[in-house]
Amino acid sequence: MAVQRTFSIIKPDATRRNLTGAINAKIEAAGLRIIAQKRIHLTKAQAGQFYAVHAARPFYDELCEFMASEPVVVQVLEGEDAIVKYREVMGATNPADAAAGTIRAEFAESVGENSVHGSDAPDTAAQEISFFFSGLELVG
Ligand code: RTP
Ligand code: MG
Repeated sequence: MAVQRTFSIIKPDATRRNLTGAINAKIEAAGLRIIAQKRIHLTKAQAGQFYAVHAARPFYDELCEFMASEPVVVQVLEGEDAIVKYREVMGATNPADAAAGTIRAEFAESVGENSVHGSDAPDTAAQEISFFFSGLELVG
């Protein structure tokens, strides 16, 4: 598997509790390099655009409210098999199901407020990276 890039968000429940550094330590310990990172405060409309794929789901409105409630840290991660590797580091969506040692097992508060987002496939990774970052901001 070649070097790959994935997109990550440290969500409001985690930024609020000063967990950015602890989450970044887990990312780096897994061999993923943070090649771009910035702290932003999404509007609800921007959160809605980012999560448009979930527009028909019952939790969509609550999810968009949450993502716009406080600042987030958006990141691009690079490494071998980065997409799958980061999803392993994150753990299952519901922290109750997340494996020990994963970000969500250690830090997530609930299935909705689950500390991190990671892209799920190469096409969504590319789309999500370009939604938040210009090529000049990616410093590999
Ligand atoms: P993400 O996209 O944030 O990396 O998370 P994921 O792939 O593990 O989960 P996904 O099914 O894509 O859901 C996106 C986000 O929506 C919120 N969610 N809430 N209340 C609920 O039942 C529920 N289910 C999902 C979570 O914040 C989840 O990460
Ligand atoms: Mg997802």
